[in-house]
Amino acid sequence: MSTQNCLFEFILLVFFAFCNCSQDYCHIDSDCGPNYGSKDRYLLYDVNPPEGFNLRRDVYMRFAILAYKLKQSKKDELNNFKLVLPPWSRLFHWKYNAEPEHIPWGRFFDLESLKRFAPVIEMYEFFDAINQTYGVKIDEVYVLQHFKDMFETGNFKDRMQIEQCAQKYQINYFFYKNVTSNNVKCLSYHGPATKLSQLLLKSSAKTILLDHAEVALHDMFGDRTYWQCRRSMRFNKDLQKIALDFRQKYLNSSDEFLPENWEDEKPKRSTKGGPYLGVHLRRRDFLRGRAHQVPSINSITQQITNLLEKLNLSQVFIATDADEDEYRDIIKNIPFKTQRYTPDSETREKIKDGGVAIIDQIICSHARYFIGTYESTFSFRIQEEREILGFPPDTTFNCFCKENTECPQPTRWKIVY
Ligand SMILES: Nc1nc2c(ncn2[C@@H]2O[C@H](COP(=O)(O)OP(=O)(O)O)[C@@H](O)[C@H]2O)c(=O)[nH]1
Ligand SMILES: [Mg+2]
Repeated sequence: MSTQNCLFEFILLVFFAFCNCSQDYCHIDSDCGPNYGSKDRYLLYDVNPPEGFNLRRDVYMRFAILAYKLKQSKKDELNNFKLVLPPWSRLFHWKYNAEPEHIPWGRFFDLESLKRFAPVIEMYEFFDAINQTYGVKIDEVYVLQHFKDMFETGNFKDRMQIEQCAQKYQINYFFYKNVTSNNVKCLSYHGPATKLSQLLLKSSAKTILLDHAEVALHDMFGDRTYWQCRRSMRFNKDLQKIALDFRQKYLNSSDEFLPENWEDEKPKRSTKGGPYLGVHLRRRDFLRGRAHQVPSINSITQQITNLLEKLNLSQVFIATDADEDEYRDIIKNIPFKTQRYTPDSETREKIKDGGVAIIDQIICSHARYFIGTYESTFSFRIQEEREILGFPPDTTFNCFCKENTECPQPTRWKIVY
């Protein structure tokens, strides 16, 4: 190498060493995050605020499957998306303080397992990865809305179109004060979440937020990819441990009844479950919104007692959002052992209402027989869990009946792959 070339390289080196962050080069001490210059793009999504925990889990699946399919079909550098998980804050059914909690997904789910299925990251990982000294300005925001004429004209074709906003939407930006955007559009939408890839791959924005993401539907409900994704949603290991300890201590139940490798296999339908009846009893807002479907306390007591006798079981685990007084009314006339999971205050503080709900779901998932509440997504998630665990469907797809009604039973969404 000539002296001239050496000198030139030296000058370049010194230049880059002292140059602060420009659009393309980041000095290590500058404001740029470690991934600023990378080709990664970020897809954020949020859900209509009143929606509960268990519908939100379903919306996650629609977008995790989109991220999974994008990754599989990777053709160009625009297709390099990471799906950012919206932290849990101010859920309608959960107690919360003035400050939003921003609970990361890892507190409820096994993040490693989620990441094995699709390129997902926590919000804090997103903040770490991008320049955030002056807050985050999201490049493009689309508020999804239904087509106005869909029900009038009966046009249910898959389509999307930027249109006027049907109403004034307030975007929460996940309750972060320093996240915003000056590029917000309304997107009338009908179709599966995977169709959004057309929009994403046409844009070259680094950060895109889809609000009211629940408007986008499942790609194929119940197909192989659906169940792969659903299986990957394993619960946080600490919560699994609390549920197992409870089952062992109070319900004489352990994992010995379960088939090996249940995570990845088509169920063999031979799982027996622990020697108890699992009940999910939805009350609170269901009492108001679905009064014509919700059975009386006396009827519930009677149905539980009849089932225990029929199944020859002597104990019942009850997961419910009922308050303590109502719970006591329910159990006082059941002539068998009853159990409810109630954490001490320290544990509750740590695992929050979401953790308690998950522990209730895990315990119901391992019962010999399960009966839930009609059209509750909380019960649906338990049914899916039992499908994955390999229970015979007769022991899973059952719900309480309102007295003197026809009593429809839940649809059997079985794993067939
Ligand atoms: N711990 C616990 N919480 C429950 C139970 N049933 C309902 N909840 C709470 O109420 C919420 C119900 O909302 P959601 O998840 O939307 O289910 P859905 O409204 O029943 O379809 C849950 O997220 C829980 O916070 C239960 O059996 N145990
Ligand atoms: Mg709900």
